[in-house]
Amino acid sequence: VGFHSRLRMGEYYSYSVISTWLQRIAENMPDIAQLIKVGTTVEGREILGLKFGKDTPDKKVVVIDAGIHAREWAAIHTASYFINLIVNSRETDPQIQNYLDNIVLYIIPVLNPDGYEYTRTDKTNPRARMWRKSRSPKACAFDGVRNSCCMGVDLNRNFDFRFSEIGASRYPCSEIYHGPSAFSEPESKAYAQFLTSLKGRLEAYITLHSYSQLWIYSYSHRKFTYAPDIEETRRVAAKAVQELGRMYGTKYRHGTGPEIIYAFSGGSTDWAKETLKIKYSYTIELRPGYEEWNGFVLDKNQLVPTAKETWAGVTVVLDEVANQ
Ligand code: ING
Ligand code: ZN
Repeated sequence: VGFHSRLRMGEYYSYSVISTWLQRIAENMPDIAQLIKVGTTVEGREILGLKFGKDTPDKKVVVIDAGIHAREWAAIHTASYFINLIVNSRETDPQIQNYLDNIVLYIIPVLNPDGYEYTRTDKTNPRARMWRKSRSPKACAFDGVRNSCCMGVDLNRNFDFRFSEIGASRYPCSEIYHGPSAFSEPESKAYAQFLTSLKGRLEAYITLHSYSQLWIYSYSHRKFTYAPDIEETRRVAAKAVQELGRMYGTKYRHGTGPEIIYAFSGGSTDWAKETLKIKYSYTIELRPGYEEWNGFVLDKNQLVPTAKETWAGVTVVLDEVANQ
């Protein structure tokens, strides 16, 4: 087991270290993990992930991602922790063996590596740490005063679900700029194609964000507008936040976007729910709680507990899929 095939948890790593780590896992454990390439970013990085479990056409698929928003480092750590847990506990943990035997699980820990790498330049550019969007080239728009030009698109506003309707901006300098058109960005476009390729077998899709301690389901563009299977969706979400809280007492709320945080459109989970007809489609906002002022910078000593409790919640969804 060579350099970079193990990562010590509770730390933040560069995208190149994470990429090498994923490659090593796939090389060393071809029986349980395969490297997948979702696509290429604006700056030319490969969006990598791992596929766990032997693929047979009858198996249900679950996809977990993180890091669509650059500054949400705790989410990237949590997805990495999941990978680490599967790799290291595959021979000792019967629950993980059950997943490897009965489902196909994809984990993509950094959907927006360009943005993530940019946030890591905060030593020389302190403002960079709070970057949220991708790093697509500058676009310009007249904002009422002047023609303003800025880089980046909010990839979680660029999906083709009620594009640009609400909770998104048409101004490139906004943090929630939705881009010129739905799927205008290579990252969101490639990811949508990847998810579409799993259509019919994709039973659960979970995207990790931070922060506010929320378990969010569809739809998020308008209050009291629910997706099919809302009762089942809600039941599993309630059980997940209960299991999550059992570990350290962390309090989560669950609901649709407008019920518990704000309305927005163009996000990945609503698009996936609507277009791919998946049963479970959840956005999870990790620690800390929404009352925290700058929760994107999570203390390193909270990283492992955050990941552990999130796994406890996520296993509720995985168990539903694996044991049905
Ligand atoms: N929040 C999400 C966002 O894209 C979200 C998640 C999901 C908001 C559903 C509203 C409804 O804005 C963060 N923190 O990125
Ligand atoms: Zn986010």
